[in-house]
Formats: sequence, C-alpha cells, structure tokens
Amino acid sequence: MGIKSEETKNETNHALAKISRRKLLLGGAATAAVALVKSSFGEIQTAIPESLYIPADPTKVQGPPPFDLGTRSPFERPLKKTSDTSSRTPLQDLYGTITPADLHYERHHGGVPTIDPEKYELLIHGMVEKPMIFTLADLKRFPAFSRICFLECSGNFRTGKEEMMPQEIAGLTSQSEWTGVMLSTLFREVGIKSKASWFLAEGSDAAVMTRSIPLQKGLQDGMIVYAQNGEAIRPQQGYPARLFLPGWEGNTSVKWIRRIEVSDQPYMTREETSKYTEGIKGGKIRQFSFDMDARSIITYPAYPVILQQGWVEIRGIAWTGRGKIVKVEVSTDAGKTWNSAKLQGPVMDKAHTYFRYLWNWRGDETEILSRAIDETGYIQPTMKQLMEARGRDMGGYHLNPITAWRIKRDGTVLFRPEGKA
Ligand SMILES: Nc1nc2c(c(=O)[nH]1)N[C@H]1C(S)=C(S)[C@@H](COP(=O)(O)O)O[C@H]1N2
Ligand SMILES: [Mo]
Repeated sequence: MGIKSEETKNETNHALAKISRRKLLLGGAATAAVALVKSSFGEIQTAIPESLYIPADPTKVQGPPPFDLGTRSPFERPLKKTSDTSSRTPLQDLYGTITPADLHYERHHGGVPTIDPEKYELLIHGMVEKPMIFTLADLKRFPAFSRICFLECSGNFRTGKEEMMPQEIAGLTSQSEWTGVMLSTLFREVGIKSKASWFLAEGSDAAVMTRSIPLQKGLQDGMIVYAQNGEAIRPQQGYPARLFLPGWEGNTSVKWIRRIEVSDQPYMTREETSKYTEGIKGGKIRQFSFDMDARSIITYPAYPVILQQGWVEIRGIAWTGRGKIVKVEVSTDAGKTWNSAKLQGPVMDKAHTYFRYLWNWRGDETEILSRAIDETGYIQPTMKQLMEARGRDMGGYHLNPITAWRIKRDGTVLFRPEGKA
C-alpha cells in the first residue's frame, strides 16, 4: 500500500466516519463506530464508539485506521469526581505515578478562564531594576526545564463514611511532568533589587487569585510552566501558563498567571489571611504553611474492591513536599507491626512515589495501613496524633493522616473514617 497524503488520509477518515453504525455492525468491516468531535481547530475524528462491536476473532476483521486523536479503551472509564469547584483524581484507577492530564484534579475559585495565547502577557514589576512584560513566545524562548512533581491541594482530606474510595479521601493530588522556565531565569532578566524578599503572584481568572510567596522559594525551584505531560498545559491547569512551586500547597501555584510584583513584605491577601490558615493550640492561627507534609495512601486494595484470599500486592503512593520519600511502611495487622514496602525507583524529589508490598491474606478480618517517612525524618501521623498536636480547631487544611482500610471476612474493603467529616 502506498503512502497516502495527509489529505486523502483525512478523506478516508471522514468517509469512515460517515458509515452508519448499522452498516458497521452488519458488515463488520470496521470494529467501531467513529465519532466526530468539534474542537476549536475544526472537526476531528476519534474512535469513541457509539456502540461497541466486539468481533469474535479480532484477527479476522480489519480494525479502524488511525485517528487524529487517541482514545482510551472503551472498557476503561476512569472518571474524576466533580463538585462545583473541584474535581478529584481517581487514584484507585491509576498505575505508577503519572496522572493523565485529563484526570488531573482541578480546583477553581472562579471557574476556568479562556485565554488567547496570542494575547497572553506576564508582567514582572515592583522591586526590580527593569519591569518587563513577557509574552508566551518570550517565555518559550528561555531555556526550558522539565520536572516530574506532584501538585496537591492543602484541603486534600475527606472523611465521613466507610464507603469512600481513595479518590474521595485524597483525590486532590496529581502528578505531571511540568515544563517551563525557571523563575530564577526571569528574575535575573528583570534584576531583583537587593532589599526584596517576597513577591505577589496574581492570576487572570474571575477570582483574581493572589498569593504572596517568599522570594527565596521562587529563586530555589519556582517555575512558570506552560506544558504538562508533553503537551500544552490544559485550560483547567492554567493555560497558557501558571506558577508552579514544587512541594508547596496547591493554592500557591497560581494558574493563568498574569502578574508578579516583587516586594519586601507579604501582601496579606484574602487567600492567606481569611483562608489557607490553620488553627493551632492556644487559640492561635498558623499562617503561611507552605510545605505539604509527607503522606501515603494504599490505592489497592481499597473500597470498593472485593478481595480474594491468597497473595495480594498492596499498592499505593507516598509523597512529601519536603524532598524525597525514604521509606513507606505497611501494616497488615491494624498497626501492631510495620514492614517496609518496596519503593519504585527512581525516587524523585517532591514526587509521588509508587510503593508495593506483597501480602498473603488468609481470610481473617483485619486492617491494612501505610505510613510515609521522608528524608527529614518526618513520619506520617495518625489522625489522633494530628489532633493532639494541633488542637481542636485545626480546621480542614494540611491533614495527612494515616489511612486505614478494613478488610472484612467476605473480602469487602472499607475505609475507616476518622476525624471531622
Ligand atoms: N488563578 C488561580 N490559581 C489557582 C487557583 C484558582 O482558583 N485560581 N486554585 C488554586 C488551588 S486552591 C489549587 S489546589 C491549585 C489547583 O490546581 P489544578 O486545578 O491545576 O489542579 O491551583 C491553585 N491556583
Ligand atoms: Mo487548593
């Protein structure tokens, strides 16, 4: 078969798309109906089947040709759990540690703005030698840098009932390979004045999200990212560019960033005074709790899995905003004894780390738990320890308790809810 020009290939796809579903089912010439999807670039063809035709022998029928856009197997339907203002990554459906971009959790305070990349501008001003405006093309001309990191919302904990999946308990964390320009590069370009110590990051969404960030963090490993897992970041993640601060509470990674103002003090914005603070003991409030503490969660077996007796590979993810995970311990006897899980290498800084632990379940009722230990020596606490350390008014941010799964005799796996729902 000769090489087809792009044009004829598209024509073929188009023709295929027009074959009626009935014909496909009867004729068996192709295995799936084809959907036309409207995008801002016009019509594109995808192999999303309208109704699934499964040949008895796939070696005996010609399959559909390539399409402009790939799709998941129709047998796989991982979905985000959506509320009005957030959506959660289906941790229990994922393997390894990279979150497919369309399953990245979302948290929006004013919805997702549509920004024309041609008109996008980032202003850096304040205590700088030379205030500058960078277009997206300008940002892309600087040396690029890629890094695999998690991003986690500091409100990433839910509890309340036994029938909760990992996604519902801890689905506000996701991991991507982020690509962009180091903030230090941009700061060198504008020339930071020696007295400067903070900067304000401002988004161009309806919430005009603003956070004050210590200059030191920006210089250390802050980035302006424009790509995620090899493609332009998605609108939901801040298209065309966002701030990304590895290991810090998600709220500080301001999306759709349009302005950075360098100063010698924090700005005390709404998000860092009335919000994103935590009660601690003695009626005090803790402010600027930037680092995400070490945490882990077993994602298999977890609700709603029904477990079979015999060998089970317990799997999950562990992460810390303070560097690397050095150890994950798993208990299969409700926390009486702990054993080291295998960490999937290479273990990366400020990244979800996959862990596995082989266990022979003999059908007894028990609880399985995991706890993460990071390179600072920090050990993931129990909910009881958290409450003791922070006091009664600790609020809903920065909660990273050990998650326990109860295994019943019939193999049912249930979440053991703790803390305020
Ligand atoms: N401009 C802007 N930036 C923002 C937000 C927002 O609403 N607007 N939400 C913040 C919060 S609370 C979190 S947890 C992360 C979520 O990033 P994601 O939606 O890409 O997962 O973005 C942060 N940056
Ligand atoms: Mo968040």
